[in-house]
Amino acid sequence: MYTTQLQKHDDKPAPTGSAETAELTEAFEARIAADEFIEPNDWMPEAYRRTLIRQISQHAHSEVVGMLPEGNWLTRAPSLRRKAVLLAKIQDEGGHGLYLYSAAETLGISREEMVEALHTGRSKYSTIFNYPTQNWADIGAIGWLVDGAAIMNQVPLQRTSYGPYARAMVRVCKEESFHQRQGYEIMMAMANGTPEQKEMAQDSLNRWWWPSLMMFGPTDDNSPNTAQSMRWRIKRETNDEIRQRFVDVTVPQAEALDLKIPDSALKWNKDREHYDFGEINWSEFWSVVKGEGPVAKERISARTNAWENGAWVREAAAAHAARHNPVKKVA
Ligand code: FAQ
Repeated sequence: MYTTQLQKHDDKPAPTGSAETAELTEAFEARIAADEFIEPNDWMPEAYRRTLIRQISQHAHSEVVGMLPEGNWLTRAPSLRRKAVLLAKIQDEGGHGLYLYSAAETLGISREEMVEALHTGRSKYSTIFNYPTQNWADIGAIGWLVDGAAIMNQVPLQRTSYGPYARAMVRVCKEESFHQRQGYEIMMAMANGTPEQKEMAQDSLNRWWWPSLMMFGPTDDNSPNTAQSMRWRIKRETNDEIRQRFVDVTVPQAEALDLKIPDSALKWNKDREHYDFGEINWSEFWSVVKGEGPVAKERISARTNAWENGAWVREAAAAHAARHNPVKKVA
Protein backbone atom coordinates (compact mmCIF):
# COMPACT_ATOMS: atom_id res chain seq x y z
CA MET A 1 0.00 0.00 0.00
CA TYR A 2 2.85 2.41 0.76
CA THR A 3 5.26 2.62 -2.14
CA THR A 4 7.72 5.08 -0.63
CA GLN A 5 11.03 3.49 0.30
CA LEU A 6 10.90 3.27 4.09
CA GLN A 7 13.94 3.87 6.17
CA LYS A 8 14.52 1.09 8.64
CA HIS A 9 13.98 2.54 12.06
CA ASP A 10 17.47 1.44 13.18
CA ASP A 11 19.04 3.21 10.17
CA LYS A 12 17.82 6.63 11.23
CA PRO A 13 20.56 8.83 12.54
CA ALA A 14 19.83 9.32 16.22
CA PRO A 15 19.92 12.91 17.47
CA THR A 16 23.37 13.50 18.87
CA GLY A 17 22.50 15.55 21.92
CA SER A 18 19.73 17.05 23.95
CA ALA A 19 19.98 20.37 22.06
CA GLU A 20 19.41 18.56 18.77
CA THR A 21 16.52 16.53 20.24
CA ALA A 22 14.92 19.70 21.60
CA GLU A 23 15.19 21.33 18.18
CA LEU A 24 13.67 18.29 16.44
CA THR A 25 10.89 18.10 19.02
CA GLU A 26 10.10 21.77 18.57
CA ALA A 27 9.94 21.39 14.78
CA PHE A 28 7.74 18.28 15.17
CA GLU A 29 5.36 20.08 17.51
CA ALA A 30 5.14 23.05 15.15
CA ARG A 31 4.11 20.68 12.35
CA ILE A 32 1.46 19.11 14.58
CA ALA A 33 0.17 22.57 15.52
CA ALA A 34 -0.02 23.45 11.80
CA ASP A 35 -2.11 20.29 11.20
CA GLU A 36 0.50 18.78 8.91
CA PHE A 37 0.56 15.03 8.51
CA ILE A 38 3.58 13.25 9.94
CA GLU A 39 4.86 10.70 7.41
CA PRO A 40 6.80 7.46 7.97
CA ASN A 41 10.26 8.81 7.19
CA ASP A 42 9.81 12.01 9.20
CA TRP A 43 11.46 12.44 12.57
CA MET A 44 9.06 11.79 15.44
CA PRO A 45 9.46 11.44 19.20
CA GLU A 46 9.85 7.83 20.26
CA ALA A 47 6.79 8.05 22.54
CA TYR A 48 4.65 9.29 19.62
CA ARG A 49 5.80 6.32 17.54
CA ARG A 50 5.07 3.87 20.39
CA THR A 51 1.63 5.36 21.00
CA LEU A 52 0.75 4.99 17.35
CA ILE A 53 1.97 1.40 17.20
CA ARG A 54 -0.12 0.63 20.29
CA GLN A 55 -3.29 2.22 18.99
CA ILE A 56 -3.04 1.18 15.32
CA SER A 57 -2.08 -2.42 16.08
CA GLN A 58 -4.91 -2.73 18.62
CA HIS A 59 -7.26 -1.27 16.06
CA ALA A 60 -6.03 -3.81 13.46
CA HIS A 61 -6.48 -6.69 15.90
CA SER A 62 -10.02 -5.48 16.63
CA GLU A 63 -10.93 -5.59 12.96
CA VAL A 64 -9.59 -9.13 12.55
CA VAL A 65 -10.95 -10.56 15.82
CA GLY A 66 -14.17 -8.72 14.97
CA MET A 67 -14.67 -11.06 12.01
CA LEU A 68 -15.29 -13.97 14.39
CA PRO A 69 -18.64 -13.09 16.03
CA GLU A 70 -20.25 -12.44 12.65
CA GLY A 71 -18.52 -15.39 10.98
CA ASN A 72 -20.39 -17.52 13.49
CA TRP A 73 -23.66 -16.76 11.66
CA LEU A 74 -22.53 -16.98 8.03
CA THR A 75 -23.70 -20.55 7.54
CA ARG A 76 -27.02 -19.78 9.23
CA ALA A 77 -27.97 -16.53 7.49
CA PRO A 78 -31.72 -16.57 6.79
CA SER A 79 -31.43 -16.04 3.00
CA LEU A 80 -28.87 -16.10 0.22
CA ARG A 81 -29.01 -12.29 0.02
CA ARG A 82 -28.31 -11.89 3.73
CA LYS A 83 -25.48 -14.39 3.47
CA ALA A 84 -23.82 -12.63 0.50
CA VAL A 85 -24.08 -9.24 2.21
CA LEU A 86 -22.69 -10.56 5.50
CA LEU A 87 -19.83 -12.31 3.71
CA ALA A 88 -18.89 -9.07 1.93
CA LYS A 89 -19.03 -7.17 5.21
CA ILE A 90 -16.79 -9.64 7.02
CA GLN A 91 -14.29 -9.54 4.15
CA ASP A 92 -14.23 -5.74 4.45
CA GLU A 93 -13.28 -6.09 8.13
CA GLY A 94 -10.38 -8.35 7.15
CA GLY A 95 -9.32 -5.68 4.64
CA HIS A 96 -9.45 -3.00 7.35
CA GLY A 97 -7.16 -5.13 9.48
CA LEU A 98 -4.70 -5.36 6.57
CA TYR A 99 -4.65 -1.60 5.91
CA LEU A 100 -4.07 -1.00 9.59
CA TYR A 101 -1.31 -3.60 9.98
CA SER A 102 0.36 -2.00 6.93
CA ALA A 103 0.05 1.47 8.47
CA ALA A 104 1.60 0.19 11.71
CA GLU A 105 4.42 -1.50 9.79
CA THR A 106 5.49 1.92 8.47
CA LEU A 107 6.41 2.72 12.08
CA GLY A 108 9.03 -0.04 12.19
CA ILE A 109 7.18 -3.01 13.70
CA SER A 110 6.65 -6.26 11.79
CA ARG A 111 3.34 -8.03 11.20
CA GLU A 112 4.72 -11.08 13.04
CA GLU A 113 5.54 -9.03 16.14
CA MET A 114 2.05 -7.54 16.21
CA VAL A 115 0.34 -10.89 15.75
CA GLU A 116 2.49 -12.44 18.45
CA ALA A 117 1.56 -9.63 20.84
CA LEU A 118 -2.12 -10.37 20.17
CA HIS A 119 -1.73 -14.11 20.66
CA THR A 120 0.20 -13.75 23.90
CA GLY A 121 -2.20 -11.17 25.34
CA ARG A 122 0.35 -8.31 25.36
CA SER A 123 -1.73 -6.34 22.89
CA LYS A 124 -5.41 -5.61 23.37
CA TYR A 125 -8.36 -5.62 20.99
CA SER A 126 -11.80 -4.10 21.45
CA THR A 127 -13.76 -5.45 24.42
CA ILE A 128 -16.90 -5.69 22.25
CA PHE A 129 -15.66 -8.78 20.45
CA ASN A 130 -15.50 -10.78 23.66
CA TYR A 131 -19.29 -11.06 23.76
CA PRO A 132 -21.04 -13.97 21.99
CA THR A 133 -23.45 -13.72 19.05
CA GLN A 134 -26.40 -15.78 20.20
CA ASN A 135 -28.89 -15.37 17.35
CA TRP A 136 -29.44 -13.70 13.99
CA ALA A 137 -30.69 -10.46 15.52
CA ASP A 138 -27.20 -10.05 17.00
CA ILE A 139 -25.87 -9.65 13.46
CA GLY A 140 -28.25 -6.72 13.01
CA ALA A 141 -27.27 -5.25 16.38
CA ILE A 142 -23.55 -5.54 15.59
CA GLY A 143 -23.93 -3.71 12.29
CA TRP A 144 -26.16 -1.03 13.78
CA LEU A 145 -24.43 -0.47 17.12
CA VAL A 146 -20.88 -1.81 16.84
CA ASP A 147 -20.18 -0.51 13.35
CA GLY A 148 -22.12 2.63 14.30
CA ALA A 149 -19.78 3.13 17.29
CA ALA A 150 -16.74 2.30 15.17
CA ILE A 151 -17.67 5.00 12.62
CA MET A 152 -18.24 7.57 15.34
CA ASN A 153 -14.72 6.90 16.61
CA GLN A 154 -13.10 6.62 13.18
CA VAL A 155 -14.46 9.73 11.46
CA PRO A 156 -12.29 12.01 13.66
CA LEU A 157 -9.36 9.64 13.02
CA GLN A 158 -9.45 10.61 9.32
CA ARG A 159 -7.73 13.77 10.63
CA THR A 160 -5.31 11.99 12.94
CA SER A 161 -1.80 13.41 12.69
CA TYR A 162 -0.09 10.30 11.28
CA GLY A 163 -0.59 10.27 7.49
CA PRO A 164 -0.85 6.50 6.79
CA TYR A 165 -3.37 6.02 9.63
CA ALA A 166 -5.49 8.99 8.49
CA ARG A 167 -5.57 7.77 4.88
CA ALA A 168 -6.49 4.22 5.90
CA MET A 169 -9.40 5.66 7.89
CA VAL A 170 -10.92 7.40 4.86
CA ARG A 171 -11.69 4.14 3.11
CA VAL A 172 -12.52 2.30 6.33
CA CYS A 173 -15.17 4.92 7.18
CA LYS A 174 -16.85 4.60 3.78
CA GLU A 175 -17.12 0.85 4.24
CA GLU A 176 -18.24 1.07 7.88
CA SER A 177 -21.06 3.32 6.80
CA PHE A 178 -22.40 0.54 4.54
CA HIS A 179 -21.94 -1.93 7.42
CA GLN A 180 -23.96 0.22 9.77
CA ARG A 181 -26.80 0.44 7.26
CA GLN A 182 -26.86 -3.30 6.61
CA GLY A 183 -27.16 -3.85 10.37
CA TYR A 184 -29.91 -1.28 10.75
CA GLU A 185 -31.77 -2.82 7.83
CA ILE A 186 -31.70 -6.23 9.56
CA MET A 187 -33.03 -4.56 12.73
CA MET A 188 -35.79 -2.87 10.71
CA ALA A 189 -36.85 -6.19 9.20
CA MET A 190 -36.94 -7.83 12.62
CA ALA A 191 -38.55 -4.96 14.49
CA ASN A 192 -41.31 -4.84 11.86
CA GLY A 193 -41.63 -8.62 11.67
CA THR A 194 -43.50 -11.12 13.86
CA PRO A 195 -43.81 -10.46 17.62
CA GLU A 196 -41.12 -13.13 18.17
CA GLN A 197 -38.75 -11.37 15.75
CA LYS A 198 -39.37 -8.03 17.42
CA GLU A 199 -38.63 -9.62 20.78
CA MET A 200 -35.36 -11.01 19.42
CA ALA A 201 -34.41 -7.54 18.19
CA GLN A 202 -35.19 -6.03 21.61
CA ASP A 203 -33.25 -8.77 23.41
CA SER A 204 -30.30 -8.15 21.16
CA LEU A 205 -30.38 -4.40 21.81
CA ASN A 206 -30.54 -5.16 25.55
CA ARG A 207 -27.40 -7.26 25.39
CA TRP A 208 -25.31 -5.08 23.00
CA TRP A 209 -26.17 -1.56 24.18
CA TRP A 210 -23.85 -1.29 27.18
CA PRO A 211 -20.91 -3.16 25.63
CA SER A 212 -21.22 -0.77 22.64
CA LEU A 213 -20.90 2.25 24.94
CA MET A 214 -17.79 0.64 26.44
CA MET A 215 -16.11 0.57 23.02
CA PHE A 216 -15.22 4.27 23.42
CA GLY A 217 -12.93 3.47 26.34
CA PRO A 218 -12.83 4.73 29.93
CA THR A 219 -14.17 8.14 30.91
CA ASP A 220 -11.79 10.98 30.12
CA ASP A 221 -10.72 11.37 33.74
CA ASN A 222 -9.78 7.65 33.83
CA SER A 223 -8.12 7.55 30.43
CA PRO A 224 -4.34 7.58 30.86
CA ASN A 225 -3.61 8.12 27.16
CA THR A 226 -6.15 10.73 26.08
CA ALA A 227 -4.43 13.95 27.17
CA GLN A 228 -1.15 13.21 25.39
CA SER A 229 -2.86 11.70 22.34
CA MET A 230 -5.00 14.85 22.03
CA ARG A 231 -1.87 17.04 22.27
CA TRP A 232 -0.24 15.05 19.48
CA ARG A 233 -3.54 15.13 17.53
CA ILE A 234 -3.52 11.35 17.28
CA LYS A 235 -6.94 11.51 18.91
CA ARG A 236 -9.01 14.48 17.72
CA GLU A 237 -11.82 14.03 20.23
CA THR A 238 -11.98 12.45 23.65
CA ASN A 239 -13.62 9.15 24.62
CA ASP A 240 -16.53 10.89 26.39
CA GLU A 241 -17.17 13.34 23.56
CA ILE A 242 -17.46 10.58 20.98
CA ARG A 243 -19.54 8.35 23.29
CA GLN A 244 -22.00 11.22 23.83
CA ARG A 245 -22.33 11.78 20.08
CA PHE A 246 -23.04 8.07 19.58
CA VAL A 247 -25.82 8.14 22.20
CA ASP A 248 -27.35 11.29 20.71
CA VAL A 249 -27.45 9.80 17.21
CA THR A 250 -28.53 6.28 18.19
CA VAL A 251 -31.46 7.02 20.52
CA PRO A 252 -33.70 8.38 17.71
CA GLN A 253 -32.74 5.38 15.59
CA ALA A 254 -33.97 3.04 18.35
CA GLU A 255 -37.17 5.08 18.60
CA ALA A 256 -37.73 4.71 14.85
CA LEU A 257 -37.50 0.93 15.35
CA ASP A 258 -39.90 1.17 18.30
CA LEU A 259 -37.24 -0.54 20.46
CA LYS A 260 -36.37 0.53 23.98
CA ILE A 261 -32.83 1.35 25.01
CA PRO A 262 -32.14 -0.55 28.25
CA ASP A 263 -31.27 2.49 30.37
CA SER A 264 -33.80 3.94 32.82
CA ALA A 265 -31.64 7.06 33.25
CA LEU A 266 -31.70 7.91 29.55
CA LYS A 267 -33.31 11.31 29.13
CA TRP A 268 -33.01 14.33 26.83
CA ASN A 269 -31.35 17.18 28.67
CA LYS A 270 -32.61 20.37 27.06
CA ASP A 271 -30.02 22.55 28.79
CA ARG A 272 -27.08 20.49 27.56
CA GLU A 273 -28.86 19.58 24.30
CA HIS A 274 -27.64 16.04 24.74
CA TYR A 275 -29.04 12.83 26.19
CA ASP A 276 -28.11 12.06 29.79
CA PHE A 277 -27.46 8.39 30.25
CA GLY A 278 -26.81 5.94 33.07
CA GLU A 279 -23.53 4.77 34.54
CA ILE A 280 -21.56 2.22 32.54
CA ASN A 281 -20.52 -0.87 34.49
CA TRP A 282 -16.83 -0.02 34.62
CA SER A 283 -15.84 -3.08 36.59
CA GLU A 284 -17.26 -5.24 33.79
CA PHE A 285 -15.37 -3.09 31.26
CA TRP A 286 -12.01 -3.46 33.02
CA SER A 287 -12.44 -7.18 33.55
CA VAL A 288 -13.15 -7.63 29.80
CA VAL A 289 -10.12 -5.42 29.00
CA LYS A 290 -8.04 -7.76 31.18
CA GLY A 291 -9.10 -10.73 29.03
CA GLU A 292 -11.93 -12.04 31.19
CA GLY A 293 -14.73 -11.44 28.69
CA PRO A 294 -17.40 -14.13 28.15
CA VAL A 295 -15.75 -15.59 25.03
CA ALA A 296 -12.24 -14.10 25.26
CA LYS A 297 -10.46 -17.46 25.37
CA GLU A 298 -12.37 -18.76 22.33
CA ARG A 299 -11.48 -15.62 20.39
CA ILE A 300 -7.75 -15.91 21.02
CA SER A 301 -7.66 -19.62 20.40
CA ALA A 302 -9.55 -19.13 17.08
CA ARG A 303 -6.93 -16.55 16.01
CA THR A 304 -3.99 -18.67 17.17
CA ASN A 305 -5.33 -21.74 15.35
CA ALA A 306 -5.93 -19.73 12.18
CA TRP A 307 -2.33 -18.44 12.33
CA GLU A 308 -0.87 -21.91 12.88
CA ASN A 309 -3.07 -23.61 10.29
CA GLY A 310 -2.24 -20.88 7.79
CA ALA A 311 1.55 -21.28 8.16
CA TRP A 312 1.78 -23.34 4.94
CA VAL A 313 -0.03 -20.60 3.00
CA ARG A 314 2.42 -17.94 4.20
CA GLU A 315 5.39 -20.21 3.41
CA ALA A 316 4.04 -21.01 -0.07
CA ALA A 317 3.37 -17.31 -0.77
CA ALA A 318 6.87 -16.37 0.38
CA ALA A 319 8.45 -19.13 -1.75
CA HIS A 320 6.41 -18.02 -4.77
CA ALA A 321 7.38 -14.37 -4.25
CA ALA A 322 11.07 -15.29 -3.85
CA ARG A 323 11.02 -17.29 -7.11
CA HIS A 324 9.13 -14.73 -9.19
CA ASN A 325 10.21 -11.46 -7.67
CA PRO A 326 13.54 -11.91 -5.90
CA VAL A 327 14.37 -8.96 -3.65
CA LYS A 328 17.84 -7.63 -4.42
CA LYS A 329 19.86 -7.32 -1.24
CA VAL A 330 21.33 -3.84 -0.87
CA ALA A 331 24.78 -3.95 0.70
N1 FAQ B 1 -11.41 -2.38 24.46
O1 FAQ B 1 -6.30 5.67 27.79
P1 FAQ B 1 -7.36 4.98 27.00
C1 FAQ B 1 -14.53 -2.06 14.91
C2 FAQ B 1 -7.69 0.25 26.74
S1 FAQ B 1 -13.04 -1.35 15.29
C3 FAQ B 1 -10.18 -2.80 24.86
O2 FAQ B 1 -8.63 5.72 26.80
P2 FAQ B 1 -6.73 5.18 24.19
C4 FAQ B 1 -14.78 -2.44 13.48
C5 FAQ B 1 -6.70 1.11 25.98
O3 FAQ B 1 -6.16 0.39 24.88
C6 FAQ B 1 -13.09 -1.18 17.07
N2 FAQ B 1 -9.29 -1.98 25.43
O4 FAQ B 1 -6.74 4.48 25.61
C7 FAQ B 1 -15.62 -3.64 13.43
C8 FAQ B 1 -5.69 1.43 27.05
O5 FAQ B 1 -4.82 0.32 27.27
P3 FAQ B 1 -3.27 0.35 26.77
C9 FAQ B 1 -11.77 -0.76 17.56
C10 FAQ B 1 -9.65 -0.68 25.60
O6 FAQ B 1 -5.97 4.33 23.25
C11 FAQ B 1 -16.99 -3.57 13.62
C12 FAQ B 1 -6.55 1.53 28.31
O7 FAQ B 1 -7.74 0.83 28.03
N3 FAQ B 1 -11.56 0.64 17.28
O8 FAQ B 1 -15.28 -2.21 15.79
C13 FAQ B 1 -10.90 -0.20 25.19
O9 FAQ B 1 -6.33 6.61 24.29
C14 FAQ B 1 -17.79 -4.71 13.56
C15 FAQ B 1 -6.85 2.96 28.68
O10 FAQ B 1 -7.68 3.59 27.68
C16 FAQ B 1 -10.38 1.23 17.54
O11 FAQ B 1 -9.44 0.60 17.99
C17 FAQ B 1 -11.80 -1.10 24.61
N4 FAQ B 1 -13.05 -0.74 24.23
O12 FAQ B 1 -8.28 5.19 23.74
C18 FAQ B 1 -15.05 -4.87 13.13
C19 FAQ B 1 -10.30 2.69 17.19
N5 FAQ B 1 -10.97 1.12 25.49
O13 FAQ B 1 -3.32 0.35 25.27
C20 FAQ B 1 -15.85 -6.00 13.06
C21 FAQ B 1 -8.95 3.28 17.44
C22 FAQ B 1 -9.78 1.44 26.07
O14 FAQ B 1 -2.69 1.63 27.29
C23 FAQ B 1 -17.22 -5.93 13.27
N6 FAQ B 1 -8.63 3.36 18.85
N7 FAQ B 1 -9.01 0.35 26.14
O15 FAQ B 1 -2.67 -0.88 27.33
C24 FAQ B 1 -8.98 4.39 19.65
O16 FAQ B 1 -9.66 5.32 19.23
C25 FAQ B 1 -8.50 4.37 21.07
O17 FAQ B 1 -7.44 3.45 21.16
C26 FAQ B 1 -9.61 4.01 22.12
C27 FAQ B 1 -8.96 3.96 23.51
C28 FAQ B 1 -10.69 5.08 22.12
C29 FAQ B 1 -10.22 2.63 21.82
